[in-house]
Amino acid sequence: MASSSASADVKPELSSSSSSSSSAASAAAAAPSRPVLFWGSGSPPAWRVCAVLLEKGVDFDGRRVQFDSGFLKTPEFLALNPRGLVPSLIDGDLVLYESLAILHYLEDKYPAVRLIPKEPAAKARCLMRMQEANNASSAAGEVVYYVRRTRPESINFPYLRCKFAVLAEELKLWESYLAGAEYLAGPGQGVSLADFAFFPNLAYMVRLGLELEPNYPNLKAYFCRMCARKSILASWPPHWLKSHGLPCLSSSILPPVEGATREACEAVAASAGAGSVPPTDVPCSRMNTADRCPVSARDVVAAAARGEESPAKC
Ligand SMILES: N[C@@H](CCC(=O)N[C@@H](CS)C(=O)NCC(=O)O)C(=O)O
Repeated sequence: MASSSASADVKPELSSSSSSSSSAASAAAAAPSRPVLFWGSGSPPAWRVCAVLLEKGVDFDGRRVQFDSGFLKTPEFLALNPRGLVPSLIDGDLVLYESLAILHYLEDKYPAVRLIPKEPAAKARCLMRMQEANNASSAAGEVVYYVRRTRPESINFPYLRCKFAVLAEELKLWESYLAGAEYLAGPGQGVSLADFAFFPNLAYMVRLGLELEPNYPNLKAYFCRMCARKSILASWPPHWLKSHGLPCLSSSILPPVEGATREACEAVAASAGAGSVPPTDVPCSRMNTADRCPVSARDVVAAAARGEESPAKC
């Protein structure tokens, strides 16, 4: 498993890992002087940690795990993290898992770049939003897993509509949190751990077809604001830059009339399959679903790697 360093200014070669089972053990045994992060492409919790490490300019050793390799369930890895999940962070003798706990650890260990506000009310809001971020991923997951796991002809559209409605309620909350505020710790506050906890969930939803326009203008502006951060761009899940996600969260998968026919369900399945052809270049607009921005994601990431300002103005 190759390793690499990363800083806030460059795109890390976080690609590593042929995931040999001895790697986890050796990572621990070597008690490395810089933290080792096991992560997986497309995992929002792992993205939280990658992004915060980059935001804080921490030199770390990122090891990408392929989810289908079985590596996370090897005895060696389970000895480190009995849950067998990413993210897992090894820092000397300390092994940590659970992304939010890792974010707190990083905040204490690397205080030079502060990501929890000092002022008590803003701090409390930041901590509150961090925890709430998991509600957003649960509400999205309810839709995504139902669509993915149900045969198209068996999809119960009234039931699916309910799940969409719950997700919409959840998103309305986040929309309201951003009223008059650029970031989630509240008006006048800068970026904080709350943003790094929430944004990967939002980006996951957008990748899966969530339309931020016209219903969520604050979230849309926030999405673009966060997209312009080098730490976010540099840690963007690599495989998301190469392929579309299945558009499970696009409201277009709901037929206009309830009680869908079999043909309508098959059309839904076919449209979900539209994401299976990887494009050579993913326009930013496909990440945003806004169809406004002509800049490609590849350009955005390349600019970040050169230390330039993001060309994405979408
Ligand atoms: N609550 C955990 C969730 C971690 C988690 O679910 N990780 C997933 C990826 S998103 C994973 O490692 N899945 C691998 C597997 O289930 O084998 C956290 O916040 O870190």
